[in-house]
Amino acid sequence: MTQFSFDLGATDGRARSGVIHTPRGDIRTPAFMPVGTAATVKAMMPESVAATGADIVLGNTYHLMLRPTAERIDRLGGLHKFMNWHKPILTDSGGFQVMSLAGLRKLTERGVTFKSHIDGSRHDLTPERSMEIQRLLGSDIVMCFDECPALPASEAEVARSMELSMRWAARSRDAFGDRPGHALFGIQQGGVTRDLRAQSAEALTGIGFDGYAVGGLAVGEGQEAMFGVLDYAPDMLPRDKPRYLMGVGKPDDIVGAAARGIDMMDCVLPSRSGRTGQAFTRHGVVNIKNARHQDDPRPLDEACGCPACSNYSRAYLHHVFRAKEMISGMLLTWHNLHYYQDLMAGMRAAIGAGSFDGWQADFHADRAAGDI
Ligand code: PRF
Ligand code: ZN
Repeated sequence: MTQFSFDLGATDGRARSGVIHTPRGDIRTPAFMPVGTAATVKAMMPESVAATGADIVLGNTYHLMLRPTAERIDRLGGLHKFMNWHKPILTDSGGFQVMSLAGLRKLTERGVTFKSHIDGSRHDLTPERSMEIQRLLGSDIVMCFDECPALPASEAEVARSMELSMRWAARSRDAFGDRPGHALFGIQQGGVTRDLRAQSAEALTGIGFDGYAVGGLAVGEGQEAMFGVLDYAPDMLPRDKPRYLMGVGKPDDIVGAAARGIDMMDCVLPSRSGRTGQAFTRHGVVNIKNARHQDDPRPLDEACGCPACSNYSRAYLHHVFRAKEMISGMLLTWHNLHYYQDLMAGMRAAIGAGSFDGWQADFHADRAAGDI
């Protein structure tokens, strides 16, 4: 059986391209992971998600433990079979979602207790329970249980939180055990403080993980501050392991993160925006609900090969959005995910060819050209 491994292929400046090998297939990096929170990438069939070029999707411990429960998914043969996605799945560990979604929360050294945002029922999440849930789901890449403070926060608060997350990382490692073919990723915290980021990286590398995430960013600090941290944080993590920036981001965030040595990213933006009428294109964001599209026979983006752009006009996409037809969310989500995957493929090719600087200049010039 193929075990979990990472081949760093080419580097260009700080940017890297490579391949993560898993028993469920390869993940080409830099990789974008569409979010499939509730065992579905909303509005997309799994084969369509694969057709956009995605090698891996993300699932959520928090949502799935509440509904339909990890035990039920296990009894039904695991998450891959349940959702009919047979390529790799990465699952987030739950703490971040508890903090952003659950009602009434209580944080202790042991873990977190909270009320479900669905029915108000009480639940418990600890590093040990999070590892158990992610095992029952059959996740290929399991994330450590951590706490992510919202920014701005005091340095003392960020330090306290980071230290707790590092103790939870050690407990996650112990509870995960040895599971050939499955990977456990540590999550660096420490806010925007370089010294705390360094302490966190040292704690994690001391424990030892199959990959390392940069957590605690894109939580209100803004792009400039995020890039400031990404100018040093990835280099604190092992060069020979994948580096994953959690919950990022807009197309220019993704490009800037890859340029700074990030290998994996995920974000709800392409799928969520697809359902609210926003389309990402080379020239920027198109708001399909805008009346100026109602007589426009052109596709969203002439250069895009997705089904929405190959077969439909802006006028049609505008009409079905206004009429609240389900195909609106389907077509725009497909287009957005295709756009993101094209972006990743473009970066991988440019990094491989040693022309990433020029590629980035073109990316920014296209967006400045306007006319959308
Ligand atoms: N930790 C976890 N999940 C996350 C984050 C984090 O810090 C973020 C921060 N952007 C998104 N998702 N476990
Ligand atoms: Zn398209």
